[in-house]
Amino acid sequence: MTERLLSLKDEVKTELNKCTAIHEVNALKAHFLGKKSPLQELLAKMKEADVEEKKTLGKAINEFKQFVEAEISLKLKEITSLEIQKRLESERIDITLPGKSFAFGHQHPLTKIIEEIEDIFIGMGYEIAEGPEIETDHNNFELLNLPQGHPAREMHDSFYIDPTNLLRTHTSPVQARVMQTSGGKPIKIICPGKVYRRDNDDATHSHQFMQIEGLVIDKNITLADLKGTLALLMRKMFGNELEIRFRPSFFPFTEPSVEVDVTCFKCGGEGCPLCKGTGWIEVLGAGMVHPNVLKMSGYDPETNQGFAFGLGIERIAMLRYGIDDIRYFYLNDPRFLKQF
Ligand code: FA5
Repeated sequence: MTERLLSLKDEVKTELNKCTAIHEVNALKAHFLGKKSPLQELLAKMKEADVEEKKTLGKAINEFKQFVEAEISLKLKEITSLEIQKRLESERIDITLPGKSFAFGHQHPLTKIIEEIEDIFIGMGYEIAEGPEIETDHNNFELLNLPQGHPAREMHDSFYIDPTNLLRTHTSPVQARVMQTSGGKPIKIICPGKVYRRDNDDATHSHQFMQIEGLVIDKNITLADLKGTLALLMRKMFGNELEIRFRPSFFPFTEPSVEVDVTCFKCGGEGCPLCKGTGWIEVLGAGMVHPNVLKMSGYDPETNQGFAFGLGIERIAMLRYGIDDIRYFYLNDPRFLKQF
């Protein structure tokens, strides 16, 4: 009997050594300790043994059982730890690999220019005002000294929505709106926004473009203040590389009126198709607020003066970045936009 148990122990060890998976170990456990195991034969033999033999046999069988269970639990531990190791190996993360790069969006070049100009004016104590893109004829023209039938209305070929409303042709109606509600108090604002005109699209004209309006109203404001302000803006935007010039002009809402030109970046002032041979690109219109405009909005022109200007953002961006066609800003071509 003892010999049989010893040989069974060897068998258990040999068979367990062959196991590589948990289910194989469990099958082996059933084989050595289950209902049809060699152990059952030994137990059957116990019935025939006398009392003394039964004691020794019982002890040996128990010992065998404990042996099998201990060996099996050791093997299970071994297999489990091997499996964990295998899984860790297969799920290993190589932290030295380079990361995936993400494509980030960024601001449109026109937004960049607007924010840059806003910063310059905020630095000079200006506030930002906004108005609607669908405007009344009254704000867009009448309050700016352009009554019905005024020939200068033709300067702005307009998109009318109905007889009294249109897509604003410039940002100047925002100055009219602010003056109407400011109760005759001093004003220092800039108003950025989109404007619309029935202009034919070409390299320097678009039917939809952006302007920034500026308006200052107070006591003792002179043309020198306007000139100084615009010269400072141009120097901040273009440094000393490009020349600027003030040219007498006409706007019904300012008197006197000027236009500001900057040297054409493409030909350096020599004259080319972009600047239509003039050597200059016009970037803004400006002037001293007309006494009629002041009066219509409740300001006494005897004691109040003001200056106003309206600049074309696309033109500034073209000069700044050396872009020779305004249409690039509106094509949304990533090859163009990626460069900013
Ligand atoms: C005006 O729109 C006036 N409201 C400006 C003004 C404001 C004058 C306050 C006096 C006082 P003008 O039509 O010149 O002016 O346009 C101003 C600027 O807008 C131009 O200098 C130019 O830079 C830009 N601009 C005009 N038309 C177009 C267009 N079709 N496409 C792109 N930019 C344009």
